[in-house]
Amino acid sequence: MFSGVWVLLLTLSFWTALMQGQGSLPADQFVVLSRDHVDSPCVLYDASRHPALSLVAWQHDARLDLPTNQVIFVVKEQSKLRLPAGTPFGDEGAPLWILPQSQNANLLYLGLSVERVASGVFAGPLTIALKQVEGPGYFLVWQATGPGEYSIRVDSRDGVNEADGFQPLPGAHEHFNWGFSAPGVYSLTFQASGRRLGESTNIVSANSTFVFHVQPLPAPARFETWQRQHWPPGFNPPTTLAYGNPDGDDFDNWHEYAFGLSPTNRNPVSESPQLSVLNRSENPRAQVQFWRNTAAEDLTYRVEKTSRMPGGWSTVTNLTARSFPFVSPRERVEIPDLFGGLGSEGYVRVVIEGR
Ligand SMILES: [Ca+2]
Ligand SMILES: [Ca+2]
Repeated sequence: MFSGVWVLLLTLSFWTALMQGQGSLPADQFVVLSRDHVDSPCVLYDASRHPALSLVAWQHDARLDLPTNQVIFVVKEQSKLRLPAGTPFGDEGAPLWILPQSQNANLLYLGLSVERVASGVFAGPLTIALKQVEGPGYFLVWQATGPGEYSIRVDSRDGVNEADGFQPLPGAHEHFNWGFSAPGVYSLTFQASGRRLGESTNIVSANSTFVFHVQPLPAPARFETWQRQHWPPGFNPPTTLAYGNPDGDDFDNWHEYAFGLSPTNRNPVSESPQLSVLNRSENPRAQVQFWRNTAAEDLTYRVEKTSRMPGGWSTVTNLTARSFPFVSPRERVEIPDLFGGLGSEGYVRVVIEGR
């Protein structure tokens, strides 16, 4: 788990903050898709590559094959429905966000495609297995087969197992309803496999994790979710990593998250913990302020002080927090009168730890 320490140094005379298939996209670009026809998962087969099977999103209009680290799928809030009575998808009245099997021009229209796998290579159907679902709710894939009749292919309510997936023949192209039960970031991992003619074992693709943003996105409670709100998994290393700094400001991604900042806009250094001296001429007092991400459930924040380096750190307890609606979900933490009357020197540090 990552942790960080922001050290502030104070003396009477001065203080300072120490901080410290088509075509393909260039590696430093990704796309966010919220409408139109896209085939995903789309199975590709190339015997000269290892693994020979791969899964991509095929964006027809742009003639692009998008690997999982270059695409984010958006499920708009307008796809949210209330379930009628009598469906197998949840209680009557429960919300479900649905990307429909019949095209709606305002929503993403996802197809499952094995069209680009030639016949005569595999001994039978391929398998596209769901391997893992991470997200705030459950995930369903089904086709309506008649009035009140459904063919359910994926249902994560009972976990993910071999029943969750597809067995398409080479050349197949099908559309399904994709349902999500709650808003937030979902990471759906698929793997393709198949047995080639004349062979006795299957070949498999890599596990391929596609990210879906089911809107409206709540403030992320974990760093991993925060990463996937901003980029597809593994996009253009080290862009998404804790030490990445794609906007080139004074904050790596981990500190952008911890202070509730934006990793794609340069933040001024004044957004870092600030130490100031109040009433300098008569009864000088020290005050420290910093921003805390109130949505982050995986971080703890602690302020420590000492009168001499390098040891003797003690935890400061008289913290006050002020929230500001326009900068939610972060709040400004203040420690007024940090040292009372000042001695000759003092040191303060903000300790942020993962948990
Ligand atoms: Ca940054
Ligand atoms: Ca920034």
